[in-house]
Amino acid sequence: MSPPAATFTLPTSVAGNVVNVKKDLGVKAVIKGQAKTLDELDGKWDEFTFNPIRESQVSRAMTRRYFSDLDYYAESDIVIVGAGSCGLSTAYVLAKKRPDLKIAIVEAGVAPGGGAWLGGQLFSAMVMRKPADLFLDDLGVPYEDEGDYVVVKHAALFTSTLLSKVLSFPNIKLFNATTVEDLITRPDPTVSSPASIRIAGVVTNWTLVSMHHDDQSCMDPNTINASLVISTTGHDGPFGAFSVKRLVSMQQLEKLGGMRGLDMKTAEDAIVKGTREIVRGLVVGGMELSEVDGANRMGPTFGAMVLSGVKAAEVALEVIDERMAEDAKHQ
Ligand code: 48N
Repeated sequence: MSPPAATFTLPTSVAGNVVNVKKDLGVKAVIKGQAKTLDELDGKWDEFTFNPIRESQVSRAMTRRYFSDLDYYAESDIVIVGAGSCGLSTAYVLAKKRPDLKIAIVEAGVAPGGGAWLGGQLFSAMVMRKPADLFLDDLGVPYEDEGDYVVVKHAALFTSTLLSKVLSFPNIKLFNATTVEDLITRPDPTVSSPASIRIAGVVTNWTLVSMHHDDQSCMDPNTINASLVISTTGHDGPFGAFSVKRLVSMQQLEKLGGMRGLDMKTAEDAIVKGTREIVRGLVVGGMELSEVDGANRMGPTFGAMVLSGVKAAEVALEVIDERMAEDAKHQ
């Protein structure tokens, strides 16, 4: 039996209004008789109808694009692990400054944004100490100026604005609901010791799969090669501080410093100043860094997250061309 043809006769009530045939879909699309602006829809709900669709068209619209992206970003210039406030800030600065770079963001959660959808203790307002207001100005997020710090009326206003700007860049692809569950390594070409490695990409799997390796065997991962990985996986959550914990288990770091108690005054400067390339090919920023350096936590102020992102982008731009050259030489 041949599969159903992807064309069908339109219901007689609308067939007469066919004014435009979308040949590429093989389906007659009804356009006439529908409003051209939202206001024109008012009061016309009786004759209203959506244009026709077939389920396979929706399936193909999604799968064609997703698998084309997977193919294209299988070789990325930079992978950012974690789409929290630091990772997204890094992506925003990088994509603006280097539209030529191919940037993949891998985020374990279905919803990107990490801990930046709310302020502290699920309250709405988000506090950022100056000069982080400069980032908000660049982004176009309004805030109340309180002198030494500013307050965004709802953290979601900051995160949704940043997310929408990041997702609109043509050289960025967000793979959410996807976990980095290992790192791709190569021998470090600048060190004679075979024990020293360079990071050359990430190993990924669907997050729901990553969470069931203990009760399902042999669910092998996928990979993304990259000349530079920027890890901003935060300090908590099921996958928090992933990359630095993996560096310890690969004997590239002796041990983690472990995040210290809350001290707003010292924590934020330490995170921004400490943002750096921890091992060749891996830059770490945001609260993941507190786990490496034993830095204090700052609690519900987010200025260090955005400025650590700005600094992580600057560090990445300083080394990316050299790392790409290394990559080309040591495939
Ligand atoms: O928001 P987070 O957790 O991390 P940062 O560093 O962007 O921002 C931290 C900030 O929200 C605070 O913790 C504030 C300032 N509080 C400080 C304090 O004292 O408590 O975002 C990390 C993102 C999350 O969305 C995770 O889902 C994701 O990283 N993630 C991963 N994504 C992919 N693969 C992984 N292995 C992974 N691990 C975490």
